[in-house]
Amino acid sequence: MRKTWLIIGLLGVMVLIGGCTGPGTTAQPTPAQPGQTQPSVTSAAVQVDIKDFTFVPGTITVSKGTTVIWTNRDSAPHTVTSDTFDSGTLNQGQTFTYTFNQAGTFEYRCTIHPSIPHGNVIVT
Ligand SMILES: [Cu+2]
Repeated sequence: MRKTWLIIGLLGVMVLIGGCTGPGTTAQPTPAQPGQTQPSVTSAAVQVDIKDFTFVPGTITVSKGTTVIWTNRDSAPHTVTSDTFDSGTLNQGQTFTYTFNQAGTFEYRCTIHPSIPHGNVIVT
């Protein structure tokens, strides 16, 4: 009989503890969503700035199908020109977008300022 009373007493204590836990402790952490997939890194656009008369970064390596976005950060106009693409004149804040669907090395330059270092896009 002593054992039974001990069990009943323990149950009573458990009920008291349970009753003391406020509503704030009932919130459960949001479980991870197993169905969600991360966006593919290779499909994201790559940014190149034209800043201080320099293509930054000067050389980028991207996967086939990657879109590259050039932005002119200078007050001077620039172009992004290669044998396969040509932005035309980009004024400050303007962008040029090109998607590379063929592997290879694409060297480009600014036709307004031929002396600035050429940029390279290496497509793998
Ligand atoms: Cu330029």
